[in-house]
Amino acid sequence: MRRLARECLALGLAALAAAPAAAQPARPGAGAPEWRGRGVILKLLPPPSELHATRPVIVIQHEPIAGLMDEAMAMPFIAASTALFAGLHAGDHVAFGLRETPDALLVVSIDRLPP
Ligand SMILES: [Cu+2]
Repeated sequence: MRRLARECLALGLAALAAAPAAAQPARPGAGAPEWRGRGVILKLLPPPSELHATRPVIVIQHEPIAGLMDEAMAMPFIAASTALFAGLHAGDHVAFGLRETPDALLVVSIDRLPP
C-alpha cells in the first residue's frame, strides 16, 4: 500500500517535471472532468514554487479516485489555472475534477466542502 502511494507520488512529480512551460496558458476550455475526487488541501503553490517554475500546483491528501487511483494518498497535481485557488486555503476539504491533457493530469475544478 505504502509502496503504491510512493510510486504514485513519484509519477505525479515526474509528470510535473515533464510538463513543458510552453503549455502554461490557463485553459478555460479544459473541458469537463474525466474523474472526480475528494480530499484535503495540503498546499496551494502558485508559480513559481518549489514544485514547478511556471505552473500552479495543488498538493492534496485525496481519497481513492474511482477509475484512476485505488488508494488514498498525498500527491501534487498541476492546476489548470491559479484562479482555481481563489478563496481556498490549506486544510480545506474539497471536491475536485481531473482531466487528462497531452502534457499533464490537470485539476480543472476545485469546490470547497463543509469541514
Ligand atoms: Cu494519487
